[in-house]
Amino acid sequence: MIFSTSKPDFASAWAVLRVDTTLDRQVAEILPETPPVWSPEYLRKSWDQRRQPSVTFPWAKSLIIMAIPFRNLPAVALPAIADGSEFAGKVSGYASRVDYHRAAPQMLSSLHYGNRCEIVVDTKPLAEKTLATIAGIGSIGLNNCLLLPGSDSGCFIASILTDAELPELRLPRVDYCTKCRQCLDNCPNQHCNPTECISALTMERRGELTTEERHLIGDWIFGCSKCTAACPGTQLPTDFNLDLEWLLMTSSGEVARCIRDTPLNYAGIQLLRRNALYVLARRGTPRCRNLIEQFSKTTGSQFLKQLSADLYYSS
Ligand code: B12
Ligand code: SF4
Ligand code: SF4
Repeated sequence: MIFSTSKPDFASAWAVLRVDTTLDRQVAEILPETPPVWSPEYLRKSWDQRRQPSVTFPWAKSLIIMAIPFRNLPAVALPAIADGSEFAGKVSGYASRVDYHRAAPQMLSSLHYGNRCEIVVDTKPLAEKTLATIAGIGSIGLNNCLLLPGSDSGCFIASILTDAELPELRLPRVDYCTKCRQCLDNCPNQHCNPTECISALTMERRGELTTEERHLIGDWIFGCSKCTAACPGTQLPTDFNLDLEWLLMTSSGEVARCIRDTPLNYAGIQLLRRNALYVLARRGTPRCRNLIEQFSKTTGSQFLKQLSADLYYSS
């Protein structure tokens, strides 16, 4: 067995937890018994599993948990367009990097801690933020995110579950949130409420959005970084604008090829195009309406064809 006690260079913080009933108790003290009302299906289904890591992963003895800055991920070139352009669709800056769900397993694959090791980046039922606070890596800010020392919330969380009995390494639990409330003030929906979060609406909510939800997403077609960027110590990759003419008029195969390695891939082309149509319809200029009409003639998706026709006549 290879066992290294040093933090890998790409991580900004790390800790080691024993996976046992003590940890289960600590997680269950923080996570409520039932999932929050806004929870999507996948969270509801796995809620009990998230509250009991030692039951969910009976083979695991230790959990190495780390925070990795988004800015440490490799950049990906995407067809961007200038701010203020009629065809600009706003994208959260972390989507200009390789998708962390894909990149982290590669980054962590050189680290071995036992016969059995599983790398988790939101890919298994683990309450990642809760475990990170228990380990003392950071604290939860008013923006609901994990904050590292210096009020830095520009990171994602990655873990390794292992059957090796490693010595526990917890850091002192400190509150890194300054309570400056910049996150709440900068949130386009004003209160960092997950039900109205642009990130959830643009990436997870399928089907049509309500009129109010379309208004809430504004210019965003993927994610949102306002509340994380607001933290005084955060350095995130810069938000950018995807060219909506490219997104709507390029073949699906070519778009799929371009977004394949980025977080845009888990929203998928259909959702990105749906969001693009809402952004264009809200702008409602002749060029935007013309693009909606052109798209409605070329798309092979019945859902998007109907939506673009509806939006063309109502915008
Ligand atoms: C569902 C989900 C979402 C939902 C809901 C977010 C939310 N508020 O929980 C939506 C789609 C909105 C979302 C958006 C984003 N997400 Co998200 N998401 C998740 C997911 C899959 C589950 C989170 C969950 O279970 N929430 C339910 C709540 C009840 O539980 P919890 O989050 O574990 O933590 C709460 C408790 O633990 C408690 N808590 C923790 N410690 C303590 C201590 C004390 C003393 C107390 C009182 C409470 C307390 O407070 C927390 C907040 O309520 C996690 C991955 C995972 N497996 O955990 C990623 C995750 C939370 N998301 C992540 C990211 C990066 C984002 C975005 C920044 C992406 C973007 N740029 O658009 C935004 C940020 C929006 C925001 N302000 O939260 C990262 C967070 C990194 C970080 N620094 O915190 C995670 C951890 C994925 C990862 N592996 O890195 N996300
Ligand atoms: S991601 Fe955007 S919409 Fe969601 S809580 Fe943060 S600032 Fe608000
Ligand atoms: S912006 Fe201020 S209040 Fe909000 S989480 Fe960051 S440090 Fe806390």
